[in-house]
Order: sequence, then structure tokens, then C-alpha cells
Amino acid sequence: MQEQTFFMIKPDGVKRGLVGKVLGRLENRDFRIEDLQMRMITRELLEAHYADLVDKSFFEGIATFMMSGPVVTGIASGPDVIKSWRTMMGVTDPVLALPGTIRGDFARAQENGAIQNIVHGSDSPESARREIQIWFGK
Ligand code: DAT
Ligand code: MG
Repeated sequence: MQEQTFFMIKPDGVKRGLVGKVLGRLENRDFRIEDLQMRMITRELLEAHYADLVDKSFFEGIATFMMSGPVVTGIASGPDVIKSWRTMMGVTDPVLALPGTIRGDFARAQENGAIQNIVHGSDSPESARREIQIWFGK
């Protein structure tokens, strides 16, 4: 099914110079990059984006990490892009992410604090709609 997803290259991905590699993986799979913007995240945007995590004990760690430098946000489109991008990212924990996935190939295991795992992707059509609205107002 033709659909759109929201993706982000987190501060660790930008700092380590992985923007081109990450965008290249989307293009390799013939997904279209529909919109793209580098920006600093505000507290308000972060709390809207991670509304389900705001009450977690590790949220302050996430906030410190996510506001530590610019992120690259975007909209990608293509057939089944939402699930495909989640597969391409790999699972949340870099220790468990399989080689071949972005997290499995590039993310560092964390010794403490927030998990830093290079990329974000919407996890469902509802999340994609919600996140595209939050970040791009459309
Ligand atoms: P994902 O990014 O795979 O969708 P998520 O939505 O559950 O994972 O969590 C968002 C981010 O928050 C995740 O990429 C890393 C961080 N995070 C999640 N669970 C965590 C935990 N138990 N400890 C530290 N950071 C965590
Ligand atoms: Mg998530």
C-alpha cells in the first residue's frame, strides 16, 4: 500500500556524519524523500512526539540526548514504507539490532542513560499521521 512515514536522524547520527548513509538507504530502496528539514528540537516538540514516554523514568535522559544537537526530520513515501523503514532501522536496543539494519550497523551500545540509536521511524499508520502533523503541520 502506498503510504507516508515520518523519519528522523537523531543527534548521534548527525554528529557522526551518517546523514548521507541513512538517506541513501531510503533511496536505495526506492522510497521517495518527500520533505526534509534539519532543526533543533524544542522541549514542546519532544513531549508531543514522545507523548507516550513522557512519564517514563528514562525520559529526562531521552530529552538531554535528543536536544544535544540538530536532528534531520523527514517524510518518506512508498509502498509499505512504514513497516519497511522499521525493518531497515532494526530493533530499539542496539545490542539486539541485527547487522544489516541501520541500528545494527551503526548504533553504539549504551552504558547508561538514554538509548542512542541513530534513527526514528513511525511505528503505525496512526503514528505516521500524528508525527507528520506534529513535525510538518500537514
Ligand atoms: P523505537 O525508537 O524503536 O520506536 P520507543 O518508541 O519504544 O522505540 O522508544 C523511543 C526511544 O526512547 C528509543 O529509540 C530509545 C529510547 N528508549 C526506549 N526505551 C528505553 C529504555 N528502556 N531506556 C532508555 N532509553 C529508552
Ligand atoms: Mg517509537
